Amino acid sequence: MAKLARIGVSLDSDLLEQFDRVISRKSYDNRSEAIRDLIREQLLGVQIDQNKIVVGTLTVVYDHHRPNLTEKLVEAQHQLGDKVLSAMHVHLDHHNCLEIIVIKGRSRDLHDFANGILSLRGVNYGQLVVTSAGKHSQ
Ligand code: NI
Repeated sequence: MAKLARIGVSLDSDLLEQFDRVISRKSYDNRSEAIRDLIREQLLGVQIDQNKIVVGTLTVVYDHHRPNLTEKLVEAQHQLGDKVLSAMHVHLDHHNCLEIIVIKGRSRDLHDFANGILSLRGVNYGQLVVTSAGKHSQ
């Protein structure tokens, strides 16, 4: 485990009160973990901006009766190749399928892939969530 460093932060008491209210709603036990998560979120934002390797989950709900749509979704995943780590398919009802695709690669490639899929007709809902690929991502 990495060595711990302690820091002191001075801030407006109003700001601290608001922060404490927010983190208590989010069920944090203490401020330290909440602040660590804020820092991680900032660092992830930098990784995304700098087009580093990140991991994403693309969740889509689509109408599988739409002509050629299933083929287009499969084709897009084949084009991304080994950047697709896994995919899960759920038949929600007679018309709708849910697919969760786990992808890893440069943030721009993942966003391009997601935008390509989300803009297809018949893909009715969808969202890309990008997160850190871990300590050794570059
Ligand atoms: Ni299905």
